[in-house]
Amino acid sequence: MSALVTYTQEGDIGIVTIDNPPINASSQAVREQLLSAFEQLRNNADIKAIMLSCAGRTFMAGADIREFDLPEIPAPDPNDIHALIESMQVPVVAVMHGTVLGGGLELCLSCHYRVAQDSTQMGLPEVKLGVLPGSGGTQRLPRLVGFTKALGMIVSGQPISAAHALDIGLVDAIFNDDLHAQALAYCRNITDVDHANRVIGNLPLTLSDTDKANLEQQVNKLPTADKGGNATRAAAKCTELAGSLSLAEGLAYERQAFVACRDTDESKALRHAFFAEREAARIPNLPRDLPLRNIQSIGIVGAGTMGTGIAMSFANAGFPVVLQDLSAQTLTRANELIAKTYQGSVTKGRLTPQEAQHRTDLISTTEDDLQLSTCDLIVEAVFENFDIKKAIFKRLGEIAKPGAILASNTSSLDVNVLAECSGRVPDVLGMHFFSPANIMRLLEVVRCDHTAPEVLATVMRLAKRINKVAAVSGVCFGFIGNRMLEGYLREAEFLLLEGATPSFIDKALEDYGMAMGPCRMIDMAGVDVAAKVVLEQKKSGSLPDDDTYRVVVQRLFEEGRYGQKTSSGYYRYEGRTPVEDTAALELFARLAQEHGITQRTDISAQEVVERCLYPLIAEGYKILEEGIAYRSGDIDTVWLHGYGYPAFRGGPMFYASTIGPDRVVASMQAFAKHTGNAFGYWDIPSSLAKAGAN
Ligand code: T1G
Repeated sequence: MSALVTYTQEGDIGIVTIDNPPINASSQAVREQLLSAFEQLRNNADIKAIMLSCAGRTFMAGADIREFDLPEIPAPDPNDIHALIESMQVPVVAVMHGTVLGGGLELCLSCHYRVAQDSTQMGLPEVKLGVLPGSGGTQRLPRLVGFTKALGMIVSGQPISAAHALDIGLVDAIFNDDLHAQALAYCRNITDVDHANRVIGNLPLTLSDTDKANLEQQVNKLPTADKGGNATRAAAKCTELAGSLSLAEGLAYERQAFVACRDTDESKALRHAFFAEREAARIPNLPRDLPLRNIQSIGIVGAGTMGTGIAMSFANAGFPVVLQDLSAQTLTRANELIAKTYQGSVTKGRLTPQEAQHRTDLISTTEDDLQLSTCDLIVEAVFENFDIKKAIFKRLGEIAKPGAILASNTSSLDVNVLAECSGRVPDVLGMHFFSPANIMRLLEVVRCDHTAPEVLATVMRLAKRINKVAAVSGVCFGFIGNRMLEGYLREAEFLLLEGATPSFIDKALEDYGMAMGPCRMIDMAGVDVAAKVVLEQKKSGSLPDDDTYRVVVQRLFEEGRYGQKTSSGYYRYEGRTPVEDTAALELFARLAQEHGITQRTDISAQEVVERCLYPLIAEGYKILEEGIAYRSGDIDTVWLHGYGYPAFRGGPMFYASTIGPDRVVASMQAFAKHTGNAFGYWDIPSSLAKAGAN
């Protein structure tokens, strides 16, 4: 077995080092070797203190999540290792760097001292995986930093900085360079200090009335257990019990609560989402060491909201950006938006004024497209007019430097055609950002039929550098997300014609877990924007031959009800608050009458959820059949990061696997029978039918 834990000695300081790339996960092998190392050191009279460090880019960043699928936590139990460390005759000093998370931080809490690199982030993110700190975090952290601070960290799952950790007593010292040497010196300073009172497990903890009030306030804000709040509520309970149980009792309760959480659908969904996001970054059948293109400078064509947001995405990651537009007025507005956005970040304390200025300075604006000719990557982000985009790609083919990657931000148009226009087919692909582009993390990377492999791989690697979650899509209308959205919106509108109200539809889907129901979502994004997509489809002849298809959004558009921006759309608006609007309901009723649709009052929330989600899932199966997406996890990643799909459900494809494809099939068959399925809306893809039959 390779040495995952090594021991060295410098003078009378013993140094235990974990080396388990890439993140020093606490695998069974690591735990075995760690336990053995400390057992051997237990009676070593030559040492007066022990440093516990990790090699590589981070101290242990947690348990190996893959072990959660095993029936038992493979021995040795981390709690046994922690008990051994606490009992050591000499003080043990945890030397922290990188992102010290979950089981990694729990390991540090069993040490007598903790010192950290000043750039270290540390936390207990377990609830983000649908579990809770399972090896002492809920019992030791509150004993060390106090109940309320510990509860906040555990329930939020958010990491804190080393400086904040020093403030609250979570670490004893932070160092700004040469961590090893300074930690060694720190060890030498504490060798003669009695460390009995440094055993966190022995520290008393009693909840004050304030703590209890904070606990109640925190818990009352949590989602219910069936709506993604299971792990956070269980974690809060464990933390509360630290104030009344002994350490041993508390650890036992915590462990059974951890196991119970680990086996829930919520946790399985969140763990699926975690790995699916990372797998989405991998392109099948490409060597991991494929030489990539060197991307140092970025050009953006089009300084509208999207182009400006994309420019800030790159500037945020330190890239110089040339933002080009033919209109000086548009560029002026772009500069105003950039200034306003970064000023907002400074006001909220997210950026220092210097950082904001640096990012602003990275973006230069110009009307002259020749300024783009030195850029390594050029992203076209003008509005969705195919002819204009074709002309731009022809021009980029003429002016861009050799080897530059040319990308379109189009949300649905055929990027293969744009590639042909450029005359540089291998260098072209799609980069579909989501609005606001400097905030939304999803990036659909659209591989054309002949995009060069290293171009695709370069952009996938670049996506991570600009903090985007990328998934690869083939070329089709709407790529992955918007293509699946079609059936979802179609059924939402049919339900309006059949008598459901916007608030009923939105509530049903928001109760399911969607961040925002379809009617509110379109009102926010713009009824005009949505209607134009439908009208473009109608013009291209790609709509079903059904005159009720998306007739609602078209009529709202015709009547100037563009949504929030005009204070009326599916709702009317009091400020930003949507209010059911009789005028809209009457419009829906008129449309129903015009199209001979009988309205009914027996529409249930379950019907709304199934009629909107199952066509979306079915389209996902088709997308996989056609090879538009590599994996079902990629589809889930798109929906989790671009459309407000609830993470505790894992994504639409994972959700289908949880409830059973047979249930989806049966429901679609029932809707097909009920509606007659004249336009094939309820056709079941063969892969879904097959999955449902298994
Ligand atoms: N287990 C297994 N694999 C992991 C892992 C983990 N905990 N964390 C990361 N990986 C893999 C990941 O899949 C990827 O694999 C590679 O490492 C690099 O990750 C007992 C129960 C640490 C901030 O939740 O937040 O401890 O794609 O791409 O962007 O109470 O990884 O290369 O094949 O994300 O630099 C608690 C989860 C676990 C931390 C680094 N810990 N990880 O980000 O790299 S539960 C966590 C992260 C626990 C205890 C409980 C991030 C990172 P591949 P990456 P990164």
